This record gives sequence, C-alpha cells and structure tokens, in this order.
Amino acid sequence: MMWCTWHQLGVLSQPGWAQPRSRAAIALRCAGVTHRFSRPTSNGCPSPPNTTGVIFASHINRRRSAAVVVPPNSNVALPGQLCTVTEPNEHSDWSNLLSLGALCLVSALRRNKALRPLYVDCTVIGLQPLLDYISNCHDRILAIGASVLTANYEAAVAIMRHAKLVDPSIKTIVGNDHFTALPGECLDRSSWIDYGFTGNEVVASAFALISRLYEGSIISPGDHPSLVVRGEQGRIHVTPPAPEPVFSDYDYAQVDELFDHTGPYRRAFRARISPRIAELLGQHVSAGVPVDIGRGCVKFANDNACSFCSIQYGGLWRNALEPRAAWATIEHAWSYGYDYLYMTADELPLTFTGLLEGMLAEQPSWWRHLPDDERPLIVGYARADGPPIPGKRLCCAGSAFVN
Ligand code: B12
Ligand code: SF4
Repeated sequence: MMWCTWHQLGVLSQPGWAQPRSRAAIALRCAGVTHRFSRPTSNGCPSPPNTTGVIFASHINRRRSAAVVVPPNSNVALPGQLCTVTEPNEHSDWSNLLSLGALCLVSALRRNKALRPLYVDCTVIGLQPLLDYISNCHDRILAIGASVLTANYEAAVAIMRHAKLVDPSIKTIVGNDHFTALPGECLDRSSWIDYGFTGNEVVASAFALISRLYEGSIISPGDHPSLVVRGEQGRIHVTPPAPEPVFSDYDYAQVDELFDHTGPYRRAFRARISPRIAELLGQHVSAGVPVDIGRGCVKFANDNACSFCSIQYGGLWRNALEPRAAWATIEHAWSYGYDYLYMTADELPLTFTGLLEGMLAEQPSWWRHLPDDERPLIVGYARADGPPIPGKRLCCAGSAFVN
C-alpha cells in the first residue's frame, strides 16, 4: 500500500517574533506622476489623491487595479446552494494561511507601475467586503483574477458574475488547480470568465496578459503560454505551457494593501495551529506562511501519481529554486515574522533530495548562528510507503515526522 502523508511535520525550532512593516500610504504612479493615497476609506476605495492636475487621457487609463482574489469556500459563501462536490464538513478553517498563488501574482504585478495590484482573501474577510468593493470602485478595476480550488470554484463564479453585472468591461481571469483540471469545462459553462491559465508556471504569462489588457490590446488565442481563451465561434483554445523559474520575489506587505488580512490570519493561527504544534512537538509557533522552494512529486515524472492525488502540476513535474535562493526565501519569510514555514513541495525527501542536500551544504550564517530553539519551524510533506503506524512519531537527522 502506498499513500501520501499530508500535513506531516519536519521540525526545526522556535522564533523571536517581529511585527511586519505596515504601510501608511499607497503610492500609485500614473502618467509619470506619483500620487499618495491614504488608506482605503470605509467603502474600500482609496480616498482621492491629494494632488490634482492629472486627467486620465482615456477610459482604459482610468482602470488600474488588478485584484487577485482567493474566493471563500463555496459552501460557506453560498448558503443553501448546491455545491458541486464539497460538503461543509469537508472544509476546515484551521489552515487559513496567506495564499502564495495570489501573492506571487500580486507581487509580480508591482513591476507594472501603471497598475495597483490588490490581494484579497475572502476565506478570511468574507465575500461581502469584496462584492462591495467591486460595486463601489468598479470604474477603477481593470481585472479580477480568482485562484480556484474545487472547494471555492462556485464562489469564484459568483464573484465574476457580480463583477460583470456591475461593469461588463472588468476582465475576469482564473487560475490554480480546479481550472487546471477542467479548463474546457470551466470556460464552456461559465460566460462570466474571460481568461484562464493552466498549471503552475504562469506568473510571466499572467503578468503579460494583464499588462496588455491595461494597454487595451486585443488578446488572441495563442498569445501567452498556458492561456485558455475562447477563440473563433466560441471554440476553447488552450496554449501549451512554457517553463518558468519558481517565483520568489514575494512582497508580504501587499497582503494588507486593501483589507487587513494579517490580523485574521494570525488570530486563526494562534487559535488553531499554535496549540496543536505545542501539543505534538512541544514547540511554540505564532505565525505561519507557505514557502515555495520547490514543487512537484517524483511520482508525476512517470505519470503514476497515487490514485487519490488531486494535485495539478501543469507542465513541469518538478520545479525548484537553487539551494542559495531557497535559503533566501526562507530567510525572507523568517525576517518578516513568520516562524512556521509550510513547504509547498508535494514530496520533499525523494523528489528534492538534491535540493535538500545542497541546502544542508550551504547553510547560511544567519541560520547557523541561531540557537536551535530560535529557528523557524519548517514543515514539509513526505511520501510514506508501507503500512500506517497511527500516532507513531519517528525522529532522524534533526527532523520529526508525525503522521
Ligand atoms: C500550501 C497548501 C495549503 C496551505 C496554504 C493554502 C493557501 N492559503 O495558500 C494550507 C495547509 C493552509 C492549505 C489548505 C487547504 N488546501 Co491546500 N495545498 C497547499 C499546497 C501544498 C501548495 C499550494 C501552494 O501554495 N503552492 C505554491 C503557489 C505559488 O502555487 P499555487 O497556489 O498553485 O499557484 C500557482 C498556480 O496555481 C497559479 N495560480 C494560482 N492562483 C491563480 C490565480 C490566477 C488568476 C492565475 C492566473 C493563476 C493562479 O499561479 C501560481 C504560480 O505558480 C497544494 C498542493 C500543491 N502542491 O499544489 C495544496 C492544495 C492546493 N490544497 C488543497 C485543498 C483541498 C485545501 C483545503 C480546501 C483543505 C481543506 N479541506 O481544508 C484548504 C483550503 C484552505 C482555504 N480556506 O483556502 C488541494 C486542492 C485540490 C483541488 N482539486 O482543488 C491541493 C491541490 C492539495 C490536495 N491534493 O489535496 N493548503
Ligand atoms: S502522487 Fe506524489 S504528491 Fe500525489 S499523493 Fe502520491 S506521493 Fe503525494
């Protein structure tokens, strides 16, 4: 028998806690002039710029926000509605961590100074604040992208529908596992979705698409790797993926640009995960974040994934950072105040042996000089072959495995 022990724990240690920077003002550049906006007003729109004199030349140039949204789980947001696959008791809120999929797109979009990228996670703020924001600020919204898992897909469609009814010129884009699994079905059955991207290696493509939408370009099938779009006579066109490096330039401050997400994330973490980790491992942890140093699984290479595996890896069965970049990513999260680092790699020990050995050989001085009990806790997945040993805890080489 073979199974994957999700949510296993590999241990290192505990933190000193630093508060992240909070941004007092939003800087937005348009037509070469930098405006300073105060924090959003109660309806979620930024208050008017305190400089005058820039009149946007065209309709297109007024649209500048690109929101990447994590929809709430459908059964929570759409009470009484039939959800396709997921029953309420199949969800959990214990694991609300910030979404790297959304944050990497938002962080990448910072490079386009004409845009204001926005991160919104409705699993913690709820659906209504987003719907209100769309209603109130629609004329400033260029595009809304949704990160869709199966559990939240219907809620995503509800968001897209709302956006299109409020303002049909808002472009809607979807990505992540549910769409990767069912691109044709999603586009075919929902007219509220304009574009989709399949797979993981899509940051450059999504950035390019959104930048071109801002410029008012016509988007054609085949324009961007991994793009899925309706072509002539509504035929759905899927562009093959292209390789791209694992994204690592995360800007954690973007998470709170529009709504306070960090507060609810931390409260949930301290209420649910901290006590559980203390109970299992005797460690104190206070803030968690997923960390992407590598993704994939050795079993995808030969197309023999476990029958219950629902991961959609897209075009590359394995993709990883170099050891030094992996350490830099860990340090970045740690220095921002995160002490529970949840590795996104699907199967660390066999799939990423080379990366882990490289990291062992290249331990940076900040890590080496931290006492064991001040290091962040690094949590990862491992594939286990053989009969289950419930509750058994194995320790080796500085790691603890808990199934
Ligand atoms: C880390 C992780 C978690 C963490 C953090 C989740 C989070 N908030 O980000 C925790 C433990 C909290 C978690 C919880 C859950 N998870 Co989870 N999780 C993962 C894991 C291991 C990695 C995801 C990740 O961060 N990858 C790194 C980022 C950068 O990649 P990404 O999210 O895939 O995003 C890339 C692309 O998908 C794309 N993309 C993503 N969003 C968008 C949006 C747009 C517009 C575009 C264009 C592109 C795009 O661009 C990114 C570029 O690389 C995956 C398995 C896997 N390896 O993929 C499962 C996985 C995504 N989780 C899954 C599930 C089911 C859940 C839960 C619903 C479990 C539960 N029952 O509670 C909850 C949902 C919690 C919630 N309320 O949101 C399933 C989804 C299956 C499916 N068919 O939908 C997966 C695939 C695991 C599995 N096989 O079961 N999860
Ligand atoms: S195929 Fe790999 S990632 Fe998927 S369940 Fe099996 S071991 Fe885990």
